Amino acid sequence: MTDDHTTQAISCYGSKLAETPHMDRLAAEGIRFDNCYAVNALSGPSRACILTGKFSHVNGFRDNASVFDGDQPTFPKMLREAGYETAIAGKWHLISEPQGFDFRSILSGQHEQGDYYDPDFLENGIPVIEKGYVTDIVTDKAIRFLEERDKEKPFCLMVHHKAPHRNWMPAPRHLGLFNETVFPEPDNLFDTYEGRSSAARQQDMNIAHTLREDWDLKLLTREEMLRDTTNRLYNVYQRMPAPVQDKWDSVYAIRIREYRSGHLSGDALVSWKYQQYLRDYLATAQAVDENIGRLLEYLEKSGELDNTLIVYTSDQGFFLGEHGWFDKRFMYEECQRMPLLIRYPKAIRPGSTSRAIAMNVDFAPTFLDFAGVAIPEEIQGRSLKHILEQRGESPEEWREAAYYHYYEYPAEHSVKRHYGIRTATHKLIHFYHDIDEWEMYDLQSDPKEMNNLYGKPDQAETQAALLCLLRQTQEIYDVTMDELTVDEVN
Ligand code: SGN
Ligand code: CA
Repeated sequence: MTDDHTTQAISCYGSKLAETPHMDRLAAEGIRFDNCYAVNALSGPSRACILTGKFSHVNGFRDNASVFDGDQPTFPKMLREAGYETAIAGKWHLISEPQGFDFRSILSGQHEQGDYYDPDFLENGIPVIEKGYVTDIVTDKAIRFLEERDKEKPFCLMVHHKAPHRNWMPAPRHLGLFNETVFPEPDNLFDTYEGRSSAARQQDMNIAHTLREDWDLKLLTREEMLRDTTNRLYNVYQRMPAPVQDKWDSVYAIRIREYRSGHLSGDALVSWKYQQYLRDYLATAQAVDENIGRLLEYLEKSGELDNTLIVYTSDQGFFLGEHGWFDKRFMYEECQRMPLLIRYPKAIRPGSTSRAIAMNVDFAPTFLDFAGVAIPEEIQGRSLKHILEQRGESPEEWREAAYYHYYEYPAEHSVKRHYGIRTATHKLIHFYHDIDEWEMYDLQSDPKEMNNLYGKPDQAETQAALLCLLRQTQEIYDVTMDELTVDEVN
């Protein structure tokens, strides 16, 4: 799993921006899900949903300020009880101690997000600082676990990369990788949010104003970065070895020069920032793809490749300039959708694709199902095993909609609280906390979600049907109406 890696940046999902050969291999030799959704598109919440198979209001981890109740049942605990050796390497982000793992080496520092260079880990509870680049190190740890594991037992290993999370610091070998590349702009980079709710207008996650010159765009010289020891950039920069700092300086010098030339303003400046953002984001993601290659190679060499259910996903998607944004949180396609690629030739026909509506709460029951462990009644997600075995076809009585609920407001990026459903063809969203506004989209005619149909007289029938399905869905998942009011969440 990665942090913030989005389908627009994965070539088997049709990306126009990047080549990801090792992820593509998983799809070509396995299955690609086109409609897998995060039920709360934020790191901690998504991870808690994945571990428990339950929605945020049931597992209790609603936003990144929550603390995970580690005493509750999780799929690694259940697999361990069934005889699996369990491990996690990389990002955890749930604040409380991980439970249910025989081996755990998790990123610490920077509020549990970890660092890109020479990152701190808590390894089985003991602090260690590793030398090198985080994506390589997380993979080293994963491979070490595979080498040293008890070969008599089946295993479950969670490899959780920090990359490509903000502030997008590429591996030394990838610094400047895309300096010459000009990426195509999304059509709605200059979206004016006409007809949309005030939530879309009032966010603070736009390329034009929110990206920070220092932290995100790397527009400080070495001298400027080192001037203030309390600056976050000082901290991350001084973690790099001297030769990497030299490379960093020479790569970003070009950018700083351009920026300070005084030629950039207005829309041209936004376009320029978009290019710099994508260069760093995609260069950071490059190391993930390479390291997936390393892990697959190890499994192949050790004879376990075809014997292992291999899953690639990200905690949520991300905006790469669509609507003028970076970050996630909104129930719009770019970030609600998660990449989901699964390889397991014993059950999956190579090159399968699925349009079945899946959610991250389905992962836990799927893993338990494949391991032959009974799926507890309380789990809210459903096993995808049958879909994998049927070349992506969902069973007849499959769900009609994915449910969504985002809570982290007021907070960084100012995305208002909202909930809603996404069906095969439509989306209905209610922003409910300090405002009471709705959005509705026809995803077939308007996949980029630009045309809010809510309240349009000719849409009354569709709207009523969606509203009815929304309330039914909430009933199925035990959402109480006070869950949706200001008082309860405060
Ligand atoms: C950090 C980032 C945010 C990001 C959150 C949550 N700011 O706070 O941009 O939305 O993480 O991300 S930064 O200044 O620290 O880069 S999450 O993926 O962990 O949920
Ligand atoms: Ca994330």
